[in-house]
Amino acid sequence: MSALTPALLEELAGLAHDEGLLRLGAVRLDHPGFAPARARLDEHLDAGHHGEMEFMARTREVRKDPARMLEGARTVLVAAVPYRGEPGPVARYARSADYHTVIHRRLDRLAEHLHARLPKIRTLVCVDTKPLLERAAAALAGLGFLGKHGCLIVPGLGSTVLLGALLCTAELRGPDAVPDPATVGWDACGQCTRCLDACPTAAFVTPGQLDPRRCISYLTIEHRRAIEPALADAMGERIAGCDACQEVCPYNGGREREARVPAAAWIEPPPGRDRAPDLVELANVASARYRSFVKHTALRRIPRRSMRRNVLLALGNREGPATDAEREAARRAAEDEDPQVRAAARRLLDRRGRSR
Ligand code: B12
Ligand code: SF4
Ligand code: SF4
Repeated sequence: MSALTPALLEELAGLAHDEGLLRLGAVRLDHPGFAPARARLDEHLDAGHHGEMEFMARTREVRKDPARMLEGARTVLVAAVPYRGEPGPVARYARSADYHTVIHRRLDRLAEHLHARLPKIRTLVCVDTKPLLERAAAALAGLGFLGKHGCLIVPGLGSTVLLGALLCTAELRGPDAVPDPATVGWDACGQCTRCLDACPTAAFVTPGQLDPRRCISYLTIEHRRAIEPALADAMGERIAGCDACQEVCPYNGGREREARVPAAAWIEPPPGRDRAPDLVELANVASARYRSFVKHTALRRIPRRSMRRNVLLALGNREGPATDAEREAARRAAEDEDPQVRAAARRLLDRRGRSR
C-alpha cells in the first residue's frame, strides 16, 4: 500500500512552501477529531442555518465522508495561503486574485510531486467548493486552532489565510498531528470576545458558531432574496463579504507576519484592482463593465443584480444627504426591472434623497 511517511510529508511540506502553500499538514480521514465536526455540521444544517446555501444541505453526507467523492480516500493534506489588504467595502480576500484558481494551480503542482513519489495513488484537489470540512481538516492536520470567530487561526499567520486541501488515497503513517482534538477549540482565545462583540449583525449564536443567515458575507454573496431591513442597516458600506470579526482579532496584528511570508505566497489583487470601487458607478453597472470588474476575482460568484442591490443598500447607509451623482444613480435604479434593486434605490432616496 502507498504510504505517506513522516519523511515524505516533510519533503512535501518543503515543496509546498516553495509553491506558496504554507504549513502543509496531513490528517487521516478516520481521525476521531472529525466526529465533533460532523456533529456540528448536522446541528448547523438541522437548524436551517445554511439558509439559501442549498449546496450545503445537498452535500451533507459527502462532507461527512469525503471517500464518497474520491473512492478509497484515506488522508487529507491541507495548507494555508495568506492574503492581505486595507479595509474597504469589498472584503480583502475578494479583492485578491480568485483564490479558487490560484490555490488550485498550486495544489495541482503539489499533486504532481506526490504522484511522482507514490504513482499508484489517486488525488483530488479541494478549494472551498468541494464538500470537505476544510477548517476541521486544517485544525486536525495541525495548522492551527479555531477562533471564536469560527476561522482557523494559524500561529504566526493569523486567520487571514485561505485553505486548500488535497484529498488522497495514500495511508498516513506516523503520529497524529493533533492527538487530542480538544486542543483545536477556542481555548487559545482566553477571555477575549472582541470578534463576537464587533460583529455588526450579531451573527454568532455562541463562540465559534455562526448563524450564516445573519452574516454579512452570506447576505452580500449568497443571499438572493430581499435582505431584512435591520440587517441591511447593520451592513454599513460593505458590498461583498465582511472582515469585521477578523479585523479586531489580536492574532491578525503585527508586522512580523509580512516577514514570515515568502513574497510569492501572497494572494494579491489582479493588476490594477486594489483601488476602492466607485459605488455610484456600480449602482447601475452594465453587464460588460461588471464582467470586467469581477474578472479574475472571487467576486465572480456575485450576480450583477445582487451586487447592485448591495451597492444601493450601502449608499443608503451613508451619512448625510445624497450627492447629485448618488441621487441620480438612485433615481435610475428606482425604475429598474429588478424588484430588489428598485427597493434598495427607493430606500436610498427615502433616507438621503432630500436636497442639500
Ligand atoms: C459555507 C461557507 C461560508 C458561509 C457560512 C460560514 C459558516 N460558518 O458556516 C459564509 C458565506 C457565511 C462564509 C463566510 C466566510 N467565509 Co466561508 N466558507 C464556507 C465553506 C464553503 C463551508 C463552511 C462549512 O462547512 N460550514 C458549516 C459549519 C458548521 O462549519 P464551520 O463554521 O466551518 O465550523 C466547523 C468547525 O466549527 C468545526 N468544529 C466544531 N467543533 C469542533 C471540534 C473539533 C475537535 C474540530 C476538529 C472541529 C470542530 O466543525 C464545523 C464543521 O466542520 C468553507 C469551505 C469549506 N469547504 O469548508 C468556506 C471557508 C470556511 N470560508 C472562508 C472564509 C475566508 C470566509 C470569510 C472570512 C469570507 C469573508 N471575508 O467574507 C467569512 C467568515 C465568516 C466567519 N466568521 O466564519 C475560509 C476560512 C479560512 C479560515 N482561515 O478559516 C474557508 C475555509 C474557505 C477557504 N477554502 O479558505 N463562509
Ligand atoms: S464576517 Fe462580519 S457579519 Fe460575518 S460573522 Fe464576521 S463580523 Fe459578523
Ligand atoms: S478576536 Fe479574540 S476571541 Fe475572537 S478569535 Fe480572535 S482571539 Fe479569539
